[in-house]
Formats: sequence, structure tokens, C-alpha cells
Amino acid sequence: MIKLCPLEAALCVCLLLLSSAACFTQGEKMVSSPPNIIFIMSDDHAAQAISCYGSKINETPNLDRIADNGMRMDRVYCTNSICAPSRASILTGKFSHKNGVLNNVNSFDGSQENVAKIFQSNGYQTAMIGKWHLKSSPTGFDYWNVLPGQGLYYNPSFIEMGERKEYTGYVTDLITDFTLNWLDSLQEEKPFFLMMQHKAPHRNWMPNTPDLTLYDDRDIPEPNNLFDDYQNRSSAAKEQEMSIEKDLHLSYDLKVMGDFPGGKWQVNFMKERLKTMTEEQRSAWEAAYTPKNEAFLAANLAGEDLIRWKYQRYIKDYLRTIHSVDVNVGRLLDYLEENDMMENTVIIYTSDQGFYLGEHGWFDKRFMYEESYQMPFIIQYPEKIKAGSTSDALCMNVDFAPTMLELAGLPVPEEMQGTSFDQIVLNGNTPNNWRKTTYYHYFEYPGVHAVKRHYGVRNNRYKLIHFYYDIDEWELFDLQEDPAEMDNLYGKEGYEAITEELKAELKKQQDQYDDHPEDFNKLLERKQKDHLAKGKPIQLLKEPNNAYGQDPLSVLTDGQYWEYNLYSSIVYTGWLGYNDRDFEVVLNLGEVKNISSVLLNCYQNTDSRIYYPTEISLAVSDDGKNAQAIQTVKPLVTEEYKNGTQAFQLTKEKLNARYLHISAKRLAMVPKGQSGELKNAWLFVDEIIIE
Ligand code: SGN
Ligand code: CA
Repeated sequence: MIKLCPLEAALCVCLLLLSSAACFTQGEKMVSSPPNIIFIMSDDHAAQAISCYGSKINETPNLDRIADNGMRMDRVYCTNSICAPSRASILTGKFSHKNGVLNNVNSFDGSQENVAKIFQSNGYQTAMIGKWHLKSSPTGFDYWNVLPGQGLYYNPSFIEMGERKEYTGYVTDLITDFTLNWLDSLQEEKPFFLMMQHKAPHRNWMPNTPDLTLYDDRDIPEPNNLFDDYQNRSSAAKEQEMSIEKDLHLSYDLKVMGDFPGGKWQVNFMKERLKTMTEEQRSAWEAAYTPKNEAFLAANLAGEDLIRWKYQRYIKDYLRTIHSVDVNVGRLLDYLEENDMMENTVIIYTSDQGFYLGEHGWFDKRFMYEESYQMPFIIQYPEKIKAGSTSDALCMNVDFAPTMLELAGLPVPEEMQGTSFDQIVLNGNTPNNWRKTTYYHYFEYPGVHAVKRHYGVRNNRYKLIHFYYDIDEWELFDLQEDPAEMDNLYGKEGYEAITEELKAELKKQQDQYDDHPEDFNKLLERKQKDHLAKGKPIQLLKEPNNAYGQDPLSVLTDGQYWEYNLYSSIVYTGWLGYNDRDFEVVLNLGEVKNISSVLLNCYQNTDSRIYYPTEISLAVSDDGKNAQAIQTVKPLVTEEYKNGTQAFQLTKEKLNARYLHISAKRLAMVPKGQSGELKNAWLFVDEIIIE
């Protein structure tokens, strides 16, 4: 099958007239016909685990095919090393603080311009298949079929154009099946833009059944700094919660069955997943893991031996899920070859960011250190890109949208902050005026894995990082002398000049991209308010869950409360949380007061299964017992489940009262289609504000 477009028809005419090479000029560039674009992205796939990048731990022959046919780029970086933000930057060509996705909590505003919309409005057929993770529904795609939230490895659901469907099978295979089906359905005369986004190799690394025993016959080499002690690094490096030793759960992450200490959901996760497997899947799983797990338990490992074992189990499962990605990319490449679609198709393989494969003793990402900062990026376009070429130009994920657009000869909107690197891939060299520095800003703190907020710059040789928010610490690395970033040079004699230079560069980058982190602290302060209930005694008729009830009696009336804004992160302190009962309190104002407003402040964060209440009631009494109902409010909970805080108003009229009886009903279960569906939902309540 050959995909032709109207321009190609025009081209044929051109050909007849000129009887020369199959091209015409458009602006400066020679374009034969608009290329198809296939953007393949996996999740958390570090360059260290791709053989064309020199992996010491695995082979990825099919990904290598792309590099062999085209270009391998060695210095492509993300602007915020975490899933949803990277995806939003890729779609919009803008940094997190401009596209509104600073962390995995924010929901993507689909009304803004994005790369798919531009392809779509220029006659391209567009599709998004696989992991989306941006909460709102995809915009700019003629066809979309995405995983809800993080998605599942085995027998996952997908949301196809808004409709949820269940499948039997392995997620990486299914995403590829859907992709090939979509390619089969295309109109031949129009070009296409396809984003195919794998879930693998995301935590908790569940391999496909044929791959469960891959690597059983060998030890995977350990990184040299598996036992890093973070000497002379910032406290951010010391205080993270992403260590192989401390933070990998034996059952949830490492698939040993048993009641190991940890969060309840972590303990139960694998048991629950096994129940949802088909007979065939489960028996393959058990046949592979049971003997290995028994040997592990019998060995009774401790100390460094235990860490080494954890590393092996983690890395092997991670690499196994990558093996399936590689095989499936091979299926796609074969399909394109068989259908004669290779020549005029740009194929990109990348990952939303890198990952720690034991370096510094870690898994996960977030830090601006190379392993998770770098994105693999290989690109082929046989008609135009020299096979087997490489580039070390400094590029960022905000450049992807401009690059893809320019490769297709389409205009790049002003608001996109990235710069097209199409000339770098097409010509194989870096122009003199290309950027000398990349800029980075990570926001999700407080949050899972406890990586502090930081921003920084990197040039060819050095990297400067500033950790802020609740600390103020710097790191400086000489990447030429210390590629593993073990020796923080900040404040050391002899590095004053380079530090000053990089600080000036940092300021310049922040001005250029209009990013002003010093403003965020102000925005994040908890709101302070004097009100009638402040400091007044409260009786809890139902106890909150003790995970969040640090000081339940004061939290509700301490005159402080969270108000959500764009820069908010996942904040778990200062709330009362309920997940198996409702909220019910009696507040004593001490004497009868004249009241004109009663507000109850609540939090919604669907990623963490926290939902607004379904019903809130207010009653009053003068003895704290015989209450007279005043009002019941049923908050309108829309299907979009927007994250945020809301202060619900509980009176319509002025009233006089001494005791207020306030209750709020929890949404019983996480709604279908939301992450953590059918588990208990949480209710988070903060301040009762009375005026
Ligand atoms: C989950 C993972 C974290 C991971 C985040 C973000 N925990 O919370 O390990 O850092 O997602 O990942 S898990 O126990 O649920 O697997 S991201 O890809 O969405 O950014
Ligand atoms: Ca409070």
C-alpha cells in the first residue's frame, strides 16, 4: 500500500514537466511530498537500555534498525522528567509552566494549540494510540484509543474515542495491534501523523508471558554507583524515596508473593492482578516466578546481597518489558516495509524521559541527572536523513513539535517555545547558532518519591542545578570529568567563574522562557484566614483515617487551608482523610453567634483517588445534641473530575447558632474509567470557615 497525497499528484505533474528528480521547492527546503510521521514513545525507557546507545545490559535489534536507517541523537533532554509534563511539552512545544501540566496531578487543557491539531488542519489523518495520561480527552486526533491513567499490563481496558472497552492480552501487543489496524484503515491519498505510545517499561514492570524467563541464565551487570552514599551531594539526593534498597516493594515491584510490610495496596496488588489473568497467563506467570521466589526466600538475604538481588529482579523485569517493546516496534517496521511505506515516512522512537537503572542506587526519574534527564531519540526518514548518522546537538522535548511540523513543511506557531532541529537531522551537522544550553524545571514536590523541586541548565560540559521550595541548595557537575555526577563541585575552589557564568545563563534562560520559580513559593503558601470557628473546639463523631489525621482536632479550625492553583503539587498534609467512613463533626462556637456563611473546604485529586463529597449537611443546636437541620447540599460532581480545592457553602440564610453539626458523605467508590477504579474513594476535608 502506498500512501499518496494531493501534493504527490501535483508532484507527478511536476515530474512530467521537468523530467527531473522527484522534488519541488517549498521555502528554502526541497520537499518531495509531505511525509507520514510516526512518533513512537515508550514510558521510562532509558537510553542505557537501548543497544544502539551502547547498552551494556540488553539488546534492542529493532530499535537499532531505526538508528541504522537514520540518526541517533545523543543529547536530547526533557524539560521536566516525569510522564504527563513531558507528554504535554511534546504536544504543545511549550514548557510546563506555559502548558499548565507541571506535574502528574494537573489535567491537560486540550483547548490549547497542539501539534496534532496543526497536522489535522493541514490535511493529515491523525491518531493517538496507547498511553496518554493527560486526564482530559485527546484533541487534534481523528482517532484515539488510549489507556485510562497509567493503564495495566495484562488484560487492560482502553478508551476508544470516549468509549471504554476491555481486552484480553498484553498491553504492548494490543497497542501495536490497534496501530496496525488503524494504518490498514487509512485513506491512501492523505498523509498521516501517528503517535503510538507504549506503557512499557513503566513500573511495576510486568513482562509478557513469553519473556518471563528471559535473562534467567545470567547476571545483569551492576552500575558502578549502585551503592552511592551521596557524599557532597545536596540533601535532595539524600532524601529521595526511589531507592532500590528502601523503596522497592518485594511483592508489588519484585513479584515475590507474601505479606511484606508496605502499603496495603502494594501488598495486595500482585494477588489482585493474578486473579484477573487468564488461566494460561497465570500458569505461565507462576511457573516462571514461583521457583525463583522460593529460592530467594530460602536464601534469606540481607544487606548488600539483598540489594543486589533486588537490583537483578528489578532490572530483569524492566528489560523483559522492553524486549516486548522492541519486538513490537519490529512488527510495525515490518508492516511498513511490506507495504512500501518506509521511504516517505519519518519514524521517531523516544521515551517520555529516562530512568535510573540502579545508578545512584535508584529506580524512577525526576532528577536532572543524566540518566533520567536524557531522552533516547532516534529518527529515520530514508528519503532525507543519512543512514547511520549521529548528532550531539543539545535538544529538548519542546523542540519535537516544531521539528515534526517543519519536516512536513508546516508552519510552527509563535507560541511554541521549542526550536525545530529539522536541519540538524537533515544535514547531519549542528549550525553555529544552535543553542548552547538546555533548561530544566521539575515541580512535583511534595509528591511520590520525594524529589525536591529544582531547575537548572546544562551546556556541553557543565550542569548547574538549584534545589528550592523547602531547601536552597546547589549542585555543579563537570560532565566531562564526572559523567556519573558523583562529585558536586559547587562552592569548591576554582569553580567560581564557571558557577557565575552558569548562574547568568540560568537567569537568561528563565527570562527567555518566562519561567519565574521564585514566584511559586508565594503561590504555594497555605491561605491564612481569621474566622469565627478558628481555634474553637471540635468533636469528631467519626475518626479520620490515621494516615492523614496528624492533628485532627486542630486542622479543621486552625485558620489555614490549602487553595489549589496551577503550581500546587500533591499535598497530603493539613487534611483529614476518610476512605471507609464519612465525615461528621460537631463544632462548638462557645456561645451563640450570628453567622452569615459556613464553608467546608475539600480537595479532589483523582490520581490519588480523592474525590469531592457527594452530599454535605449542616444542622445547628444549642446543646450539641438535638440538632435542627438547616441545609443539605449535593455538590455537582461533573464527569471531568477536575482536580482542585473547593469551599462548599452550607447556608443560604443568616442564622444564629452555638453548635454546628456538619457531615459530608464520601463517594463510595472510584468511578469506572478513573485511575484506581472500583477501589474505595477518599474524602479529604480541611477547614471549616465560618463568618
Ligand atoms: C506512579 C508510580 C511511581 C511513578 C509515578 C509517575 N508508582 O505513582 O513510581 O514515579 O507513577 O510515573 S506506582 O506504584 O503506581 O507504580 S509517571 O510515568 O506517570 O510519571
Ligand atoms: Ca486548616
